[in-house]
Amino acid sequence: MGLFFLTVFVVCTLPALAVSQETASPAQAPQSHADHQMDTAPHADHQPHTGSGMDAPSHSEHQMDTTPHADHQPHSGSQTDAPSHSEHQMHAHHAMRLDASGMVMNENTDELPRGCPRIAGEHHIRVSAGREFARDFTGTMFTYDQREWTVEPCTRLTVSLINTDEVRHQWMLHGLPRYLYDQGMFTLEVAAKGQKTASFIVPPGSKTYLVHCDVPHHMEKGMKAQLKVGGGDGDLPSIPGISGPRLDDPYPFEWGWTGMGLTLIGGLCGLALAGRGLGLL
Ligand SMILES: [Cu+2]
Repeated sequence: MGLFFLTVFVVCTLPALAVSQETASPAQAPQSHADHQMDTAPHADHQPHTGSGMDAPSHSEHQMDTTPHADHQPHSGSQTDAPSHSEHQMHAHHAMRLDASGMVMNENTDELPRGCPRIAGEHHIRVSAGREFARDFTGTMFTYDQREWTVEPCTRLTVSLINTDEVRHQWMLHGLPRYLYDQGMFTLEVAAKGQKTASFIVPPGSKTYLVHCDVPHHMEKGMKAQLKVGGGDGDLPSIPGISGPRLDDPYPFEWGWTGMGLTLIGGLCGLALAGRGLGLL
């Protein structure tokens, strides 16, 4: 009986197992085959792809990208360095040399200001900028070691700015003719301890030119000077050691009841102490 049922079970289940194996194995076989092909194909594709130059050009493009970057930095630097670029647009009045150590703006060694028949002479000033020079002037924090210079009109003036601090300082002169000097300025800037030198040609006439450091608060804290061309036309205000402020700051004391009362009490205390000291009390 048991054998009968076992036979029936086997007879009934074998075809189903065969079918499921058939349905399973063809599916698995092609799949694994397909996978294998797929795996192979991508490998085959991938290798020629990476090797053939599809990536190689991109690599080389990447390298090409890097190279222009390397080129670009000096290029952009050279744009700011190169007066020629600015000269085309600004007629040589906007030359700027800029690097990590500082900046020179509007250097002009050979173009004569209007009214100057020739360069009248050469003058070289060496000016130091830093905190140490402010010690002699109450209320200042920065200044130059000299704060006034005098030159003849049409002089080619060479300025060497020596920064003795670790903070940025400038020697910025205002009031030059704008047809020759962009924004009417000539500027030297030294980013930290170090030195920069550049030249410009002063205009004709008698005029006092403002020189200062344009870093915020440095002029207000004492880094202010003047260049007198042709004797100048007076002193500028608030130049340490040279001129006082344009407006005095007298800080007037206003008496009030509190002030008068405290003064009276202080006076009486003083009298009492004096009397006791003299043996009168
Ligand atoms: Cu400064």
